[in-house]
Amino acid sequence: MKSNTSRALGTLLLSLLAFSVAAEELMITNPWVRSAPPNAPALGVFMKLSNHSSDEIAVVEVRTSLEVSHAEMHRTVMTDGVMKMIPQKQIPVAAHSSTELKPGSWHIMLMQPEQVPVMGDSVHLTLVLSDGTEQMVVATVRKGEMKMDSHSHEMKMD
Ligand SMILES: [Cu+2]
Repeated sequence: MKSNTSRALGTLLLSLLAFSVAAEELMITNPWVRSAPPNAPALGVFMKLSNHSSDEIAVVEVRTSLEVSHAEMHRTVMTDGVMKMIPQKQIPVAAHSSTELKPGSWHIMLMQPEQVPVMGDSVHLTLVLSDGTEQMVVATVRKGEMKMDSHSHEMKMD
Protein backbone atom coordinates (compact mmCIF):
# COMPACT_ATOMS: atom_id res chain seq x y z
CA MET A 1 0.00 0.00 0.00
CA LYS A 2 1.10 3.52 -0.75
CA SER A 3 0.52 4.77 2.79
CA ASN A 4 2.66 1.99 4.25
CA THR A 5 5.49 2.83 1.87
CA SER A 6 5.35 6.52 2.67
CA ARG A 7 5.06 5.74 6.36
CA ALA A 8 8.16 3.55 6.22
CA LEU A 9 9.98 6.24 4.28
CA GLY A 10 8.89 8.89 6.76
CA THR A 11 10.06 6.77 9.69
CA LEU A 12 13.39 6.19 7.96
CA LEU A 13 13.87 9.89 7.27
CA LEU A 14 12.95 10.81 10.83
CA SER A 15 15.33 8.24 12.29
CA LEU A 16 18.15 9.55 10.08
CA LEU A 17 17.68 13.11 11.30
CA ALA A 18 19.94 14.11 14.15
CA PHE A 19 17.36 16.61 15.29
CA SER A 20 13.71 16.96 14.55
CA VAL A 21 11.40 19.90 15.02
CA ALA A 22 8.37 18.10 13.60
CA ALA A 23 6.10 19.09 16.47
CA GLU A 24 6.49 22.80 15.77
CA GLU A 25 6.16 22.19 12.07
CA LEU A 26 2.69 20.67 12.25
CA MET A 27 0.21 23.50 12.42
CA ILE A 28 -3.32 22.77 13.58
CA THR A 29 -6.10 25.13 12.61
CA ASN A 30 -9.83 25.26 13.17
CA PRO A 31 -10.26 22.26 15.51
CA TRP A 32 -13.90 21.50 16.28
CA VAL A 33 -16.20 18.79 17.59
CA ARG A 34 -19.56 18.23 15.95
CA SER A 35 -22.39 18.77 18.41
CA ALA A 36 -24.37 15.60 19.03
CA PRO A 37 -27.42 14.45 20.99
CA PRO A 38 -26.84 13.43 24.64
CA ASN A 39 -27.07 9.71 23.78
CA ALA A 40 -24.64 9.86 20.83
CA PRO A 41 -22.44 6.72 20.63
CA ALA A 42 -19.52 8.67 19.14
CA LEU A 43 -18.30 12.21 18.49
CA GLY A 44 -16.63 13.45 15.32
CA VAL A 45 -13.59 15.74 15.63
CA PHE A 46 -12.28 17.79 12.73
CA MET A 47 -9.34 20.14 12.06
CA LYS A 48 -6.81 21.07 9.46
CA LEU A 49 -3.28 19.68 9.80
CA SER A 50 -0.61 21.61 7.91
CA ASN A 51 2.91 20.22 7.63
CA HIS A 52 5.51 22.95 7.07
CA SER A 53 8.45 20.56 7.28
CA SER A 54 10.18 18.61 4.53
CA ASP A 55 9.29 15.27 6.14
CA GLU A 56 5.99 13.46 6.31
CA ILE A 57 4.36 13.73 9.72
CA ALA A 58 1.63 11.33 10.80
CA VAL A 59 -0.78 11.39 13.70
CA VAL A 60 -0.42 7.89 15.16
CA GLU A 61 -2.55 8.13 18.30
CA VAL A 62 -5.20 10.42 19.75
CA ARG A 63 -5.99 10.86 23.41
CA THR A 64 -8.59 13.05 25.08
CA SER A 65 -9.35 14.30 28.56
CA LEU A 66 -13.03 13.63 27.81
CA GLU A 67 -14.34 10.41 29.37
CA VAL A 68 -14.60 8.07 26.39
CA SER A 69 -13.83 4.42 25.82
CA HIS A 70 -11.14 5.39 23.31
CA ALA A 71 -10.41 7.60 20.32
CA GLU A 72 -10.14 6.29 16.78
CA MET A 73 -8.84 7.73 13.53
CA HIS A 74 -11.26 7.21 10.65
CA ARG A 75 -11.51 7.89 6.98
CA THR A 76 -14.85 7.93 5.21
CA VAL A 77 -14.58 6.32 1.79
CA MET A 78 -17.03 5.41 -0.94
CA THR A 79 -17.15 1.63 -1.42
CA ASP A 80 -19.55 0.24 -4.03
CA GLY A 81 -21.66 3.36 -3.78
CA VAL A 82 -21.85 3.23 0.01
CA MET A 83 -20.13 5.66 2.38
CA LYS A 84 -18.15 3.74 4.98
CA MET A 85 -15.94 4.81 7.86
CA ILE A 86 -12.72 2.82 7.85
CA PRO A 87 -10.53 2.88 11.01
CA GLN A 88 -6.99 4.08 10.26
CA LYS A 89 -3.71 3.37 12.04
CA GLN A 90 -2.52 6.90 11.32
CA ILE A 91 -3.40 10.15 9.62
CA PRO A 92 -0.52 11.09 7.30
CA VAL A 93 0.34 14.68 6.43
CA ALA A 94 2.77 14.84 3.51
CA ALA A 95 5.74 17.22 3.53
CA HIS A 96 4.80 20.82 2.72
CA SER A 97 1.18 19.75 2.48
CA SER A 98 -1.96 19.55 4.56
CA THR A 99 -4.59 17.00 5.49
CA GLU A 100 -8.03 18.27 6.30
CA LEU A 101 -10.12 16.37 8.79
CA LYS A 102 -13.69 17.08 7.76
CA PRO A 103 -17.08 15.36 7.52
CA GLY A 104 -17.02 12.78 4.71
CA SER A 105 -13.23 12.43 4.84
CA TRP A 106 -10.50 11.97 7.45
CA HIS A 107 -11.70 12.49 11.02
CA ILE A 108 -11.18 11.54 14.63
CA MET A 109 -13.94 9.75 16.52
CA LEU A 110 -14.32 9.74 20.27
CA MET A 111 -16.10 6.50 21.07
CA GLN A 112 -18.82 6.07 23.70
CA PRO A 113 -18.54 9.41 25.53
CA GLU A 114 -19.60 9.21 29.17
CA GLN A 115 -21.15 12.64 28.80
CA VAL A 116 -21.65 14.34 25.46
CA PRO A 117 -20.31 17.92 25.55
CA VAL A 118 -22.66 20.73 24.56
CA MET A 119 -22.27 23.62 22.12
CA GLY A 120 -19.44 25.92 23.07
CA ASP A 121 -17.69 23.35 25.28
CA SER A 122 -13.96 22.81 24.87
CA VAL A 123 -12.60 19.30 24.32
CA HIS A 124 -8.91 18.78 25.02
CA LEU A 125 -7.05 16.38 22.76
CA THR A 126 -3.48 15.14 22.53
CA LEU A 127 -2.18 14.11 19.13
CA VAL A 128 0.76 11.70 19.28
CA LEU A 129 2.95 12.18 16.20
CA SER A 130 5.08 9.69 14.30
CA ASP A 131 8.29 11.18 15.73
CA GLY A 132 7.06 10.50 19.26
CA THR A 133 6.22 14.09 20.12
CA GLU A 134 2.79 15.15 21.31
CA GLN A 135 0.71 18.12 20.39
CA MET A 136 -2.16 19.56 22.41
CA VAL A 137 -5.37 20.68 20.73
CA VAL A 138 -8.44 22.38 22.16
CA ALA A 139 -11.49 21.75 19.98
CA THR A 140 -14.73 23.68 20.38
CA VAL A 141 -18.12 22.00 20.10
CA ARG A 142 -20.28 23.49 17.37
CA LYS A 143 -22.95 22.60 14.83
CA GLY A 144 -21.96 20.35 11.94
CA GLU A 145 -23.77 22.56 9.44
CA MET A 146 -21.57 25.51 10.26
CA LYS A 147 -19.36 26.43 7.35
CA MET A 148 -15.69 25.98 8.17
CA ASP A 149 -14.73 28.50 5.55
CA SER A 150 -17.05 31.31 4.57
CA HIS A 151 -15.52 31.38 1.09
CA SER A 152 -16.22 27.69 0.52
CA HIS A 153 -19.36 26.74 -1.35
CA GLU A 154 -18.70 23.03 -1.61
CA MET A 155 -21.24 20.56 -0.29
CA LYS A 156 -20.27 18.95 2.98
CA MET A 157 -21.27 15.35 3.45
CA ASP A 158 -22.09 14.12 6.91
CU1 LIG B 1 -15.85 7.85 12.13
